[in-house]
Amino acid sequence: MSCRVLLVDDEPSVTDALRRALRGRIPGTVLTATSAREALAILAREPVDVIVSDEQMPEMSGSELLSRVRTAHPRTVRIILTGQASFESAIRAINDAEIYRFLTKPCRTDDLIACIDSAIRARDARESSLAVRNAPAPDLEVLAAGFEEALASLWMAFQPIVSSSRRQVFAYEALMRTEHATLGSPLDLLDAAERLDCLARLNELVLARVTEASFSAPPGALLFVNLTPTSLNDPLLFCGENPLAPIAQRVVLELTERSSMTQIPDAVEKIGALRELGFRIAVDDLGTGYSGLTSLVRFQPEFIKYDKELIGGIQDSPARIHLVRSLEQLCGELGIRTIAEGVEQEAERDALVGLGCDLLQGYLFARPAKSFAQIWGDGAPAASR
Ligand code: G
Ligand code: MN
Repeated sequence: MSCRVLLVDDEPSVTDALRRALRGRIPGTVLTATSAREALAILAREPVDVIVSDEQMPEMSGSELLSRVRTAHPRTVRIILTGQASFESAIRAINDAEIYRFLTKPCRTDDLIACIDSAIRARDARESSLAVRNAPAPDLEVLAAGFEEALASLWMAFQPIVSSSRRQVFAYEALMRTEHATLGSPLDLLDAAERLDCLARLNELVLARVTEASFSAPPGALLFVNLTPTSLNDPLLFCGENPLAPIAQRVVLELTERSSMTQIPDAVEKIGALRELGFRIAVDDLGTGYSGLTSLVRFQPEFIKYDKELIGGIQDSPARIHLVRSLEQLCGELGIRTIAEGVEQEAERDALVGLGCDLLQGYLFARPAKSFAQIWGDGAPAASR
């Protein structure tokens, strides 16, 4: 670290003593000024990393000087070193000058050096985090290259959905995964696909991978496959070329309203067309605010999935227990089967089973994995019966 420090005090003996004390102890240059005016002249001339100013000076106080420095030279870290300061000047130093530290005289040289050092580090850390946050979005060419790499490493994970009463796997949810550094999360990959206008390619790959994997899935288990609503605009879904079409009878398409269904004016008709091909429909993420109750009426799904947020710690939440009990009753009357996602604890499982929710999914049973997890290892999956 090489730095430029400016010491300001109307007593030349103070600045001289400090300069001698700092000499050789901090890497860089120590400058001095005996008035605010002189300090501002130096700052106008050359960059300064840290300014350490006395408070009580004729002409202009230290806190006023540092307020001006803050406005004109915001990168210069500001420290007050004062024998005494009024409450008023302390307030001004903090609020207007946004000083880094208030040091009192006499100050040990070691303390002053440590303070200068940490001030510069704090500034650099803040600036680098701002730089990351304000970095321009990667341009489309870079994004496209990353997208291709991510597609090349795409694989499907499968997580079981179990029937608690039968102690058997009922189905598996297929979840896309990639090893890519920046497009590793499915939401980022979908976002990139939409920005690059490549959603159809991503869909085709996912559907093909699920179909391939289905041949090694336990025979009776259903396969749940996530679809973003905008995928409903992809003609591939509705034709015989849809890789999933040959196994449509065992596929449940999960729809979430995470990206808005309002972009699909004819969603109801499209879902009807998918049913004609043999697919069943699940409304995903119910209880998050993304998937509302109207989707139950509009899409008349065969399944709904309670979102993790609704399930986590449900046993301790009377309101959520009440909500799930009501939804169980409503779905029972509408002939919709319910699935609870994100079951991590036995207490959550027990509460859900007590409320009548039989189909469960979550880390308690198995994490998503490359292979089809067998939970109880006891023969045919429940869905085949
Ligand atoms: O929105 P959707 O239902 O598709 O979300 C499924 C995601 O939830 C997957 O990424 C999966 O890894 C994750 N998941 C599955 N089971 C659990 C769980 O028990 N706890 C948590 N926190 N996440 C889970
Ligand atoms: Mn899902």
